[in-house]
Amino acid sequence: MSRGRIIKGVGGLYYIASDGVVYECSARGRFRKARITPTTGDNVGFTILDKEKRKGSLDTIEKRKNILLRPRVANIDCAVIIFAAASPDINTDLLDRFLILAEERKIPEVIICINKWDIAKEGLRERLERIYGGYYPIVFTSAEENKGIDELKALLEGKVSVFAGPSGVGKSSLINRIIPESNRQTGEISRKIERGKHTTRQVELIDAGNDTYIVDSPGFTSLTLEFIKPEELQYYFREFKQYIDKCRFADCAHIHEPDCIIKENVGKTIAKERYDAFVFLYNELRSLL
Ligand SMILES: Nc1nc2c(ncn2[C@@H]2O[C@H](COP(=O)(O)OP(=O)(O)O)[C@@H](O)[C@H]2O)c(=O)[nH]1
Ligand SMILES: [Mg+2]
Ligand SMILES: [Zn+2]
Repeated sequence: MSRGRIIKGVGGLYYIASDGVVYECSARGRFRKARITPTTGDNVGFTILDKEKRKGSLDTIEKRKNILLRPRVANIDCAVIIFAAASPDINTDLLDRFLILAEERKIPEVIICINKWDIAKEGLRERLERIYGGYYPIVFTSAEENKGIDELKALLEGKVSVFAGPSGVGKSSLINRIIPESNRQTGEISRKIERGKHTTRQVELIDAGNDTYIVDSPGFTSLTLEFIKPEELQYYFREFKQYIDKCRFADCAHIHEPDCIIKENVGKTIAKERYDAFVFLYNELRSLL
């Protein structure tokens, strides 16, 4: 049996990359019976049936280290959360939701990327670095002017990264800069296509060479976190980690309780904006119960 990675699935066929060759494989019936859906990003065992025609059959799927459901992709090493410096302006509520989702999905590395840096307003960099910079790497790029691309590329080396973020921030434009051969559609046309057939969109690992892959994703304009229990939300704020379980009350919600270590550190190691986001989202999750 050979080993490889699913880079794409189309109409019941799976494209498996193995040692630089891509094989078209059908899946065995047992996956369907066991209700296992082979997923882009899966590490798999497969049998080569025809070496010349590059055909095979998918036999086994290794245990996933994580899985994202939209886009559906497994074994992600890195989430790159992309916003634009302007047009559209950064929505920090949505940014915080993406960060929480990445933590909850156990994605080991998370990078914030602010694209369209060519049209950034003064003071934005300082503000973002104050709020997020202590806990997340932030890269500033311009796909338009080809700036910051090498820095971003270096952070992706050898990993499977998902590009997430709202529509129109330049995700596909950045991928085109990193992998010019990929020819991703950008701008209004791509948006019309996204809207038109979002149910059949295929998820694909785009090969950037050197064992580096990128997954583009359609834009999200909102993100509900209703699957998270209010009391679990604290674990998805990196800046809280060192303080959790150190408040006076073991079940401290970090909202109104006295002697709350987290509240004591707001404005110090925890940015006020992030604490306020926590309180807002905590209340939102409580209201959904
Ligand atoms: N000014 C500026 N415009 C950009 C930049 N990157 C992308 N754009 C434009 O923003 C629009 C949306 O880009 P696209 O890559 O389709 O965004 P996506 O929806 O996130 O994939 C397009 O019209 C791009 O030309 C940039 O760095 N600066
Ligand atoms: Mg796009
Ligand atoms: Zn507390």
